[in-house]
Amino acid sequence: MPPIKLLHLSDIHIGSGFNHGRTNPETGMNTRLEDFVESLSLAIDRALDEPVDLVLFGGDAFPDATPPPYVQRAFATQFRRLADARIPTIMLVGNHDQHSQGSGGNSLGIYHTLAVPGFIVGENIATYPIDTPNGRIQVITLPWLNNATLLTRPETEGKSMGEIQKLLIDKLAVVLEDEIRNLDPELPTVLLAHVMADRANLGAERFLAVGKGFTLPVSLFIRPELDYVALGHVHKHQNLNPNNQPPVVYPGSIERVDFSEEKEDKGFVLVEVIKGSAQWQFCPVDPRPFRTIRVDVAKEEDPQSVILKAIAQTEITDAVVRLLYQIRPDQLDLVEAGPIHAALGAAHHYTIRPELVSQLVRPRVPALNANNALDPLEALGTYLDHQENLEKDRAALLAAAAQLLAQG
Ligand SMILES: [Mn+2]
Repeated sequence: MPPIKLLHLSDIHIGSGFNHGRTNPETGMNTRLEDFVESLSLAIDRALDEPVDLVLFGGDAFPDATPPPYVQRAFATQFRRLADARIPTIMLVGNHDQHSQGSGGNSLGIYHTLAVPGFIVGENIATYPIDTPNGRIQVITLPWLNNATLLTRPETEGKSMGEIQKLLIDKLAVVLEDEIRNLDPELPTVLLAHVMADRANLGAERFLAVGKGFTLPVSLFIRPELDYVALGHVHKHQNLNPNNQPPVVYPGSIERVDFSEEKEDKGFVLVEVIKGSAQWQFCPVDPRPFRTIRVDVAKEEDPQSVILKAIAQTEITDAVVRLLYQIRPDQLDLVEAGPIHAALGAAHHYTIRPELVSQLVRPRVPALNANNALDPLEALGTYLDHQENLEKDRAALLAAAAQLLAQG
């Protein structure tokens, strides 16, 4: 059998980060919407060019479940190209796609309702056999879990987050086992999951990690029955099971959603899967660069020129830039806004944030600071040297101190 080709992308979050863009006068659209469309269209182009047998979208289409219509249209226009090309596509529901913790439906459900040919919306834990030109493949979908997914109200009542998490992992293990047991053992198999996965084992401390939803141990997914594990949720591209079968891959987001992703590569993943193995490669897109210029001018005599030099040393053309500089309040008059704005002009978008640092409390006697290990009498002598009004008592005070120390 030839391998089955998959394109795996995730965390599109189209419609976010508008505060880093500006209105394109030609289109009336925010430039960041256009950037996200550009990156998404590169992934779809690749799916059509190959062509792949199946597209897996790992969830989180928009910043939230109720995007404005023009953002929905931008997203749908790209995915429509897959439907037109008859490329089967599974769209998994991520946490950002769920409305009211899932009780209000999800932003991808409309593709299910409209029965878009070849499209499956992964709203539940289920297994889908999919026929492709290169044979049949089966995909288990695991959408974002919340309290209501596998647990009933009485089961969770009065329980701590840690206890609920443990209960949920136990239930999930059973449900997943059930899906795996019902697989056709002859077919290549993929798990598509929107989860926060952790390499840690099922230690007790795991259940205490409260906060951004459930963290699942990656060991749940490292199974010989699975040939590739396609994840979504974490925006940094990574493989959680390197050098082993199956690859457990986060493709990451397709564009930089915010400055926390400044240093991350962005892209999607192409996979060739046969029963028992998967070859995959990360395909980078060319996301708009983000640059942080951080400079401390609190000790500088000419803060303006230091700031301008830091800007000149940074590649800012067409980048989203933030300039952060630390400065003392009494230096503020030394910084002129005009030239700094001019120097940042080549950036696509920039913000300037001065951080005021309070003046350090200077030791009143410079020779007396924590770094100088003086003996007590020497320290007192140094202190008295700087106290003019005590000059006449100097000898008496030193003598009294010497006596006290001798008694001690
Ligand atoms: Mn997510």
